[in-house]
Amino acid sequence: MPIERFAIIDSTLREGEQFSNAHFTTDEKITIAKLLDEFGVEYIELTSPVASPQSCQDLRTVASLGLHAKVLTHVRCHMDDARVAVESGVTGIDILFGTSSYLREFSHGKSVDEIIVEASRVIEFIKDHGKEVRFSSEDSFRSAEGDLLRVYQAVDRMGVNRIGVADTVGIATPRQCYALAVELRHHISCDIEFHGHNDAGCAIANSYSILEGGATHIDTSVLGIGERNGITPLGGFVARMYADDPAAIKKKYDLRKLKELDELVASLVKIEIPFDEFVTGKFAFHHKAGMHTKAIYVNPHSYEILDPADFGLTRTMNIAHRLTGHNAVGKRAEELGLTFGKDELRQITRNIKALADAGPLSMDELDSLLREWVVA
Ligand code: HCA
Ligand code: CU
Repeated sequence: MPIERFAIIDSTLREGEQFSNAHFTTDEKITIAKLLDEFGVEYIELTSPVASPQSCQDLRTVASLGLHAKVLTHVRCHMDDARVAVESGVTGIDILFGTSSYLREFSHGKSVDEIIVEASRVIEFIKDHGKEVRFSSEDSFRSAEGDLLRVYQAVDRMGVNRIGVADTVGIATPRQCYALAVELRHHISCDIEFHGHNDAGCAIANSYSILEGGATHIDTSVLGIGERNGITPLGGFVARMYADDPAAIKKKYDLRKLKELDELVASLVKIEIPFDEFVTGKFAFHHKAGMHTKAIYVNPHSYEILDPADFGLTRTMNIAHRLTGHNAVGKRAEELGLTFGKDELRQITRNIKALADAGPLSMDELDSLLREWVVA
């Protein structure tokens, strides 16, 4: 059953700033935020205003752009941070506290009861200032489930808009995510956000599974940039949701903006878009083997679950290699205005394959071969 209700919290300007090469200027942050807004993400999360003086100013600037998306900032669950955050012009504040035994032992050293007391002060303060508030427990999947539930239930009763499940170290599996969401849905009534790191390659699958279990909000970043190898990539997550229900996703987001977003962020953080990037990778809509190209010519759905046109992109075909087939070669001939009989086409294809055994041909070489065949 398709997942009907979910919202994207894009964190390119918060988690993404934690990516190794990221350092966005004010203008760059504005450009990214506006493009994300045009794409249609529901929320844009920015770095804490207490991170640095410029971060504070940039937050105010982006919050005052009048975007359609709600602007959030992300702070520690601490009154010092909350006081600055409520004055920054944002719609909502995402607060974070570590509940895992690692963080409780090696980081802040607080007990679960102390966490709840601290959270209640901060949550009440933020709510009194009329802001949305989300409480997230860092490293949720390495927290004792009893502790986690106790904290979430407490903050739910305090009236948070969302609780956040954070797979800080990328250890969770789709099944665990699904099960946790189902369990949480039994005990709490507010929305559930998921923030998933991609260390073990499960970020998109985890995001999807947790929605299936009843979560409502997913954190993404453009190209997935973030700490280490990052989090759920916006494009990949959207591709997953599109695969469920293309019409709904096309209505919700301007998918044609994805390429521009990926290219913009890639250039700002000085990386190439990876070859296997969802949707915008160079070969995401490239077809090669004879069986594939044959079917694609007849009906693209046979090997494409994403229609490139919906993303403003076009498919490419490579037929000038030894895995090619006579159907694809025939189609290319047709495009060139050449007609061959069936047997002739098979003969030409055999020739191409034999020639291409030495290495792939260029498209120009293939075209000349077809033209020369006519003349010969
Ligand atoms: C971090 C924090 C965080 C926070 C996620 C959240 C994480 O940088 O360690 O607020 O839900 O991955 O836990 O990004
Ligand atoms: Cu993170």
